[in-house]
Amino acid sequence: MTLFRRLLAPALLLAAAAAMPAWAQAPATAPDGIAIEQPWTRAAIQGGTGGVFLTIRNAGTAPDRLVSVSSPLPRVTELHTTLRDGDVMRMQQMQSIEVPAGGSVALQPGGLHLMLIGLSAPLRPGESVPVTLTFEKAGAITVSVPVQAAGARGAPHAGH
Ligand SMILES: [Cu+2]
Repeated sequence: MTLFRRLLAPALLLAAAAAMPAWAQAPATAPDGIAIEQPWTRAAIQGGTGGVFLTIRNAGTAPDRLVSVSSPLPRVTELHTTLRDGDVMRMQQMQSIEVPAGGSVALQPGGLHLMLIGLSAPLRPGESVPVTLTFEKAGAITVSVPVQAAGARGAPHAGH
């Protein structure tokens, strides 16, 4: 019985490790990979839209790519960039956002941002909203995005 248990225990550990989803192992590689810094968004009404701003840092030696974003609150979440079209600033959807090796990409008002469209509840200052960013190599990273007052840190975000 003792011998059996000695053999069985490592086997069970191996089985447990194999059954763990990929995301459960993500922290092991995170120091070399992608980090999300200083996420924030602004107050918005129910049914409205909100821009999410943050910095993506890639400590790895290979480029990575933000390929999708999701959140339980909005109906749709998109990657956007902002383009100047004459005197008008226009937002355009992006399929992905490249993050260079050893570099970072800033998502900020007037530039790249994540767009929460069709909010099922208002974004209230002091609260936060979970947003999951999925990268080609680093996989899914969920951050808690604090809500700041409307008009915080920069020009108001243009609506759709
Ligand atoms: Cu937008």
